[in-house]
Amino acid sequence: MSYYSLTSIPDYYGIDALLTEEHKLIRQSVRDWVEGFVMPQIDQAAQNHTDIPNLMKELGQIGALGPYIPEEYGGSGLDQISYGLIMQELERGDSAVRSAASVQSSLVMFPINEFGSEEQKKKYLPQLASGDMIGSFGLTEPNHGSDPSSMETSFKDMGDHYLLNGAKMWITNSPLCHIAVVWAKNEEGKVQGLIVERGMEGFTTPETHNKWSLRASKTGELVFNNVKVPKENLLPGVTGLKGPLSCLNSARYGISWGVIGAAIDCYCTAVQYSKERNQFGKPIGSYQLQQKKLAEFLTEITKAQLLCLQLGNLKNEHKATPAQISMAKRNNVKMAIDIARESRQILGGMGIMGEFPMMRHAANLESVITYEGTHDVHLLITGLDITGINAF
Ligand code: TGC
Ligand code: FAD
Repeated sequence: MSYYSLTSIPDYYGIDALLTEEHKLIRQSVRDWVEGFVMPQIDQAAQNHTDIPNLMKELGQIGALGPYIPEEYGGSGLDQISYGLIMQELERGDSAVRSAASVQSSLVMFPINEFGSEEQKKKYLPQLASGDMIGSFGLTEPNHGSDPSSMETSFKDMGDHYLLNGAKMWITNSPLCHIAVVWAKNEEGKVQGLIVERGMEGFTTPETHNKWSLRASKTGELVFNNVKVPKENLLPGVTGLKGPLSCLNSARYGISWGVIGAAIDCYCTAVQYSKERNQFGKPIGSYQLQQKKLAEFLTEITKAQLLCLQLGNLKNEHKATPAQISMAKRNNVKMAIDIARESRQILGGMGIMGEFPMMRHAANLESVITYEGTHDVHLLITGLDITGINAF
């Protein structure tokens, strides 16, 4: 259970009035689930560097996997603001929980729904929506992170199947996944997506150990050593880097919302603590230096909420541009990591303890500010949008 009252979660600009009753119900149900399922075990999972047992099935049960995927394929057919609110609530619990849901929804279900054949949608989407099947997304490679167009993983047409070779690195849920959506170059050097299934000969998923960040999430590699991939596992609907980058648009949008949840968890904890902790005979919250921090946190959270809400409106109308999404991802992750770091100071020594969430969120957000495009890559995307000049 959270250390602060859930009624103290900020809505300083009355944004709730812009949400529908359905949005608020969805948010409340995910919030309740996070309180009951995630909060009691997240510190231990992170301290022990283990994933949360049964997480994906639980996420499936609350409708957090592919919420905007059509109902006929097992999704809930919800709008983009609902998706954002779900991500926000999950990341108030932990970035690892939001990561699990955003990879499954935006990086695995989204490409199958957008670019997959009817057979692929029927075969994979309902199981992914329920959490019975876990997916991963392979774009990054050992030698190519920010620059995925230089990827080396490739496949050859062998007549009755494709032969896949290469390796992906830093892959969320790779050690747990049943399938991986893998982006690789065909013989013409064009990027295409393949669905690789666990059990295919030559496909292995070694785990990456010793992370100091996202410790409640499994990360690993995807290694392909002459893997025979059936032809029906190629995603037929897209060729080129715009395939994986379209998935990133959806995931980055979800992250923009998600990190507001991490910031809220830190902010609410700091406000509560500042009222309870006395030094020099008065609550530390009575001192101007601490109030300055709290006032700036609330200002930044409110700005981030407004950014996301309007981005969600644009996304619902299919008008959000990749550059607008980059701006929100970059701004909001920086906002959240700054609040995690500064709010930890308000708790003094107690701020380093697992009983409070700041160190965990701050460490997690070091990954979030790096994955799905680094802080600097998103700045360069904005710079390109302003000037028309590519500075990569
Ligand atoms: P560039 O030449 O600009 O573009 C190549 C083609 O792609 C199109 N495009 C996009 N399409 C859709 N959405 C976008 N956001 C797009 N950006 C570009 C573009 O129009 C072009 O299409 P076409 O038809 O003309 O071929 O590409 P570039 O090689 O210069 O690279 C651009 C750059 C650097 C912005 C991009 O590659 C990039 O975003 N790099 C960052 C890599 C990244 O974000 N990787 C994320 C890996 S997945 C991950 O981190 C998951 S974490 C999961 C978790 O646990 O939550
Ligand atoms: P690099 O690209 O080597 O960048 C190193 C530094 O150089 C960065 O600061 C970067 O901003 C800077 N830089 C790079 N290019 C330029 C430039 N042109 N100008 C100025 N500066 C530049 N990937 C997946 O495909 N699937 C996943 O599920 C996934 N999950 C992840 C989970 C975790 C926990 C982490 C940490 C990463 C994950 N990633 C995943 C990979 C992630 O997307 C990459 O780490 C990220 O894109 C950066 O790539 P890189 O680490 O190779 O850094």
